[in-house]
Amino acid sequence: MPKLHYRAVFVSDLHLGSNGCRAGELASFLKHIKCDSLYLVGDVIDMWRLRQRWYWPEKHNRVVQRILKMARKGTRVVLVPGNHDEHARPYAGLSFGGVDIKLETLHTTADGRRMLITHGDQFDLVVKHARLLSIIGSWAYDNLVRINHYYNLGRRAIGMPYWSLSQAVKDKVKSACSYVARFEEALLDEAARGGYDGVICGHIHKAQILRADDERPVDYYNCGDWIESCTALVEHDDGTIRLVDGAALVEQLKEQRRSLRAATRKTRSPQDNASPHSAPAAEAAD
Ligand SMILES: [Mn+2]
Repeated sequence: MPKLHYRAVFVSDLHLGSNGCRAGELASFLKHIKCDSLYLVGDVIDMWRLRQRWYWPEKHNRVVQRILKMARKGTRVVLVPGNHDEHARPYAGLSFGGVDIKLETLHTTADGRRMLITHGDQFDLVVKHARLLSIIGSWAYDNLVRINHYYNLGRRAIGMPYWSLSQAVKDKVKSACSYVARFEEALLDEAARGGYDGVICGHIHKAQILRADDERPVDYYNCGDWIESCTALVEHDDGTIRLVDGAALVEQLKEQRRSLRAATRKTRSPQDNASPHSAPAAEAAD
């Protein structure tokens, strides 16, 4: 099976060990690609979650095995820990199973751009100064809908009107927008200060490419996440970095293979035309 080749692939916020992780899609994506360098840009294994409750299904293993296999077959694999896998930070400078651990690192693109690779949580003041608040925050996010249900049952019981979750979320989104903007700004400043041409990060689960312009000193790339968006940044041989929807890409490749197989069957069909079952069987394949 031919694989898509990239010069470099960047993924972040996989959150393996949490039930939100789209590990099946991720394992498929990694199976369909080949790259010279693979950067894991933080929050790869969600130790915060695993310490609360052990959750490690087989498909999460498949992702880890796939990454180690890529390392064995010659891909340079670099892990830049994030806040959810901060336990790996003391091991920076070491290498495990072919995976190099670095607090942050430099990647030079084929067109000569010097990119700072960092998870980005050190620029998130909420995470830095109130870690507890941030843990409560992610717990609340997961349970918000459930809480809202019981909250409103209680309100109804005492005759109070329904409290709208969607309105609260809309209000939250407004502040979230400025939060995202401030995060991007902090990373752009840091990269510019360090003399880099751009930054590649994760952390805020918002895939984004913002090229340098009159107002923006350097390029900003955010890998997104593998909980909702299933995105990856891929660098082509000419140095262009694109954002890909990993899950959609895998579907597309499978579809291509299916139609290729169907076409092969069709060219063979004149000989085994005799069988009345051959045509519907081809339709139903896969
Ligand atoms: Mn993070």
